[in-house]
Amino acid sequence: MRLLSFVFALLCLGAPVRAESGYDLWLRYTPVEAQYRAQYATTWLLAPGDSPTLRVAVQELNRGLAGMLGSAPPTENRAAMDGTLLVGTPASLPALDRLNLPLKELGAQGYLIRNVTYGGHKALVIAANSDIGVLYGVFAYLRRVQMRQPMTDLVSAPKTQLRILNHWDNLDGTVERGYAGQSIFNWHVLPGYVSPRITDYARANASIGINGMVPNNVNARADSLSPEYIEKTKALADALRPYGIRVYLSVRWSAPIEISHLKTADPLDPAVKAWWAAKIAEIYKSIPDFGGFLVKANSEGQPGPQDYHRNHADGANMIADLLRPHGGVVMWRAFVYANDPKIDRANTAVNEFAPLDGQFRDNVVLQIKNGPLDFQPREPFSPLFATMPKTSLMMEFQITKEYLGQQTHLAYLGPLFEEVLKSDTYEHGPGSTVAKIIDGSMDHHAISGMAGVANIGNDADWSGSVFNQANWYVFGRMAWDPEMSARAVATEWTRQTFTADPAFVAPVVDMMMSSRETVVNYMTPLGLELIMAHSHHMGPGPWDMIGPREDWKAPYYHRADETGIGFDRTITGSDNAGQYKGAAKAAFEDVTKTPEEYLLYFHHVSWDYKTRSGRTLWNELIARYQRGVEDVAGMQQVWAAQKPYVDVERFDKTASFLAIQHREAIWWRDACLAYFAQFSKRPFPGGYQPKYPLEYYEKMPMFASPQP
Ligand code: BDP
Repeated sequence: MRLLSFVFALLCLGAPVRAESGYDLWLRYTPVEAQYRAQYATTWLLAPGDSPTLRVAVQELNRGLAGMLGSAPPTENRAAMDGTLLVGTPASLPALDRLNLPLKELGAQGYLIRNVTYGGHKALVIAANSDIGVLYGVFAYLRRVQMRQPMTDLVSAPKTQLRILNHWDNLDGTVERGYAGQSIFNWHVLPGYVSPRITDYARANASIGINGMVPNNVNARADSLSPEYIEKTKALADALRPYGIRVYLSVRWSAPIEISHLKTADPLDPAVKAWWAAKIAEIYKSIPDFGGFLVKANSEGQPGPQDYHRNHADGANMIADLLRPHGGVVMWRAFVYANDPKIDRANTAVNEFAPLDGQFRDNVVLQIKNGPLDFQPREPFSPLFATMPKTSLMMEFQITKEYLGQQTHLAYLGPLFEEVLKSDTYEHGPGSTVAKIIDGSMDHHAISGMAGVANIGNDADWSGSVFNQANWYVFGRMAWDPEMSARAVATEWTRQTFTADPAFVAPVVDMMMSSRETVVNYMTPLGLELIMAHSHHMGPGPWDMIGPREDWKAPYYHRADETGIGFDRTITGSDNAGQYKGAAKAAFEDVTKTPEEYLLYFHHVSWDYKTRSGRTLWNELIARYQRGVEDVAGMQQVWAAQKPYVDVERFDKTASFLAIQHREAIWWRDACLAYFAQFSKRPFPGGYQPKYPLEYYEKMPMFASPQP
């Protein structure tokens, strides 16, 4: 025993010395330093009940406390002492009855942590109305110990119902827009073998409140609905169930044709309906708590009800009616755009969906990307959020950084999520924020929720880099509470992922908080959009004309010519500003009121247009690109100073990635400015020049970047 304590004391003394691959994510449970320990002292644990969820809650508690305090708390009754930890629900732990806890306000999934007197002694309670609430409470407790925070009273309940990861994982193991290796779902060995990694995946998700997942790509294959794959999915669902995570499936609209050779997939055809009814019954037989379907229909070549002259509501309602008796929902994606260059892509979703408001069943929820275009470094919020009061609406964020530097660039997405969620839609006057619409409180929607396109793969560190893990983390925390601050979440994450030492936390959180703006500056400043290289979206491609459709070409978006740059989306242009409401509409319509971050998104302005800094548009564009590059250099400096606090593995990988990011930020700046200069025909101020001629950048092969 003494030897153990000695070893533990040694562990506590050391700076971050242990090797870390990043596999443990934010659940590292490292030994608590001596000065913080007393406040977590636990003399015994009273946590009866043996449901699968309560069992994993106690397991996690033991694992966490063993790691952080040196031993798991004993469970034999030592009631006559201070330091009891009581964990459970009124059903599992009747003793809670006597404590007069405000359990009602917790709802079905919330929890409380409370300091109480039990048997005349000081005790701490983690309680909830349901087993899953207890698990969330245990994770909240462990989070605070990891953060070295005092265990004051706390009440928390999720503001949304569906908190779901969308994996764009293909059945062959590849991941669409995945930058962290292959898929963690090994369909080949399922259902015979479920890797322990799946349990760790479930733990990580439950720790941040995620309660659903879709394991297959929205560009779905019909095979996912075959009997063989339903059995594989069942094995996954069984492993995730104790952690409160329900499984949903992406479905391909034409599955009845592809699997069973039906002649049509028309949603109003009785044979089609019968096919889905049987398929849904088959799924629920294997997976009784199956969540429902995610559908990408009539979008980017995917089949859908419009192929049969039916609308989105016809399609969604048909399967919703069949899912209802089983308790399932339909998440119908609103990511559609017409193949018609005369219609602004940003207008299409409102054009197609707003007329259907009020026609969807109450177990259908529209899943809307945060912006009208496509997960850009910055877009205004989608006007669809303000347009469909009678339809449940959920957010779709992209956690994987398809358009923000993919694996390597450090971009903490908390500020992006927060900016969108705080945006005022003016749906019912000021204060109608996107957060209030998707949490259902504004329009009393039947379903509320948030989906995130996952950045998870089988890389050792799950997300391709340690800082990419923060984006998974912040998604979960903001899905739980869409009004949470990005800075507060960054602070939580940093303290758990690295150290609670303020000398480390303060500069690193500042670096994270400005990192997304930095990416905006060196990629798409002032409201530029979709000027990434064709198809792979890594690196600059403002010249890109590849692709069969006008709205897949970069010049469609930036519209640079000799008169100026930007997309006129006002009443004189595509009238996209007209899809907004109230002060948002007024601001976007009027160039003098439009926030400069969205200037070129809503307006075509001349190269000599005077920006708020007093610079001409051309000079402002250059200044922003420059700033982006300089700020990456600043991040490199901040990180270099953190070496004493971080293990070698994670320090070195981050430093190398920042160096890549710096080199690629220069590439972005120089390639874009070399390209736009041919239209602006203005000189580069202050001696700056892109290093190479435009043709050099245009010919850059995939996965290469210019020599610095
Ligand atoms: C785009 C991606 C594409 C997805 C599509 C979608 O480039 O891979 O299939 O969105 O959301 O961002 O369906």
